[in-house]
Amino acid sequence: MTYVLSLRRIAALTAFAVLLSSAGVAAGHAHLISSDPATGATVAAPKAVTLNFSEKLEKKFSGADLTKDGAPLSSHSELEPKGGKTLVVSPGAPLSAGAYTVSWHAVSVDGHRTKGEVAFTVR
Ligand SMILES: [Cu+2]
Repeated sequence: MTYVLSLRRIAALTAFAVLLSSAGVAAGHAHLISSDPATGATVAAPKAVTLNFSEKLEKKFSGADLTKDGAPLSSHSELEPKGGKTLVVSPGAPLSAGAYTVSWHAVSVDGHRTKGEVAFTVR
């Protein structure tokens, strides 16, 4: 009896795990796939920072802030209309040498929120 119950419990847990993982796939959170500059990169001053996501983003709720050595800089972030998966962060002024961080937040079209940072250095 105990044996049967534990088998049923295992079956139920397995079914639950499958349900969770398939829901995860279907939900499709917007993860950062790549960026330009890439995190950790040392580059010549870029005109903009491009963030490429795994899913389409909600324009209203997705954006990014730029800081240099921890101090906020004026910048403008815009979702590329084509595809809707790329966020372009344009600094308000040309970037001088230093350490920069882009703090991004994204809401995918399924309504789930993700956030992260890309840090790079301008030589
Ligand atoms: Cu999701």
